[in-house]
Amino acid sequence: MNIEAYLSVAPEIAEAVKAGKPVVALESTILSHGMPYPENWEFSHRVEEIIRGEGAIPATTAIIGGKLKIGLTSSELELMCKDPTVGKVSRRDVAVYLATGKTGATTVATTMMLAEMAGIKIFATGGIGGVHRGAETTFDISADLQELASTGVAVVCAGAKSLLDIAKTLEYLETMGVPVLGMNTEDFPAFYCRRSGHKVDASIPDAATAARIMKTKWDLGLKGGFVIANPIPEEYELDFDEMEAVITKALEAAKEENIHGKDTTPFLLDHIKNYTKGVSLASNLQLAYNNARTAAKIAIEYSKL
Ligand code: PSU
Ligand code: MN
Repeated sequence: MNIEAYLSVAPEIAEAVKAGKPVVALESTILSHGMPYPENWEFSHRVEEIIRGEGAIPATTAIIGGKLKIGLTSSELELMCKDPTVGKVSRRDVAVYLATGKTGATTVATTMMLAEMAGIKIFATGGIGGVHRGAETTFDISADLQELASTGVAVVCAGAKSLLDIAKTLEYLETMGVPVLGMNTEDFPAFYCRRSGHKVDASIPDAATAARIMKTKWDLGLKGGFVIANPIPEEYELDFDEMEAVITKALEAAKEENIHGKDTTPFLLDHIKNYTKGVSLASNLQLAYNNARTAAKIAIEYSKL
């Protein structure tokens, strides 16, 4: 193995990791394929400010110029937000993008990989990928789930969008031994909505408890990560039935246009955004900020253990 040849960690982050200070990883697919410009650009800066405001250090990840980047400069953030040729990189794409020098945005799966390589234990995002509706015929299961099973990083998210089959996603996580913790909730959140109707494994009251559970799992040498499900703040929650109608319409459009594989999730997200005229984007931004805040708090508690 020769990870060092590819890894490019910003000095501030490398020092923080070495000193055991709190660091929170962030993905770039949410920027390149999850939000429009310039809202994504504003978000990329604001989310880092929020993490700093809590007392932790942000580490946005990407693949640029043959390097696994941990911590992006302002112009690198702009590249991820603006350049339409930036690809979506999951586990299987990493070596291709590195060896050919292509610019790639990291998904939940690849952000977990890069975070682990850099020694970062906590990662904040919007929603995780999962088992798609109709997976029994399409086999479409996000590589994010397999990564959660094998890579030791806790992912703070607002659950999963109900464009996925949430029941099957939770079953998969159970099979793979991935703890699903609910932040002050018994109910697994459905991204725009605080409740999906499906239960989490354990409801936890605060960041300190999350940190203790993480330390315990990894002290035991158990491999894999965590889903830490953090419901969207009430004031930004959208109506479940209205979102269900929008999602159904997006799924029909994907079927009609014969969308498959890695294009499916970005296609659905884009259609949901267009159908809801930006209301969903405002909620998306707020839930991601909320997750960044919670992740920073957990990183701080974890650094004290
Ligand atoms: N779900 C969202 N927003 C996102 C994604 C998922 O609500 O931006 C992105 C994340 O980067 C996630 C990826 O890791 O899509 C999952 O894609 P796929 O289903 O192709 O594995
Ligand atoms: Mn897929």
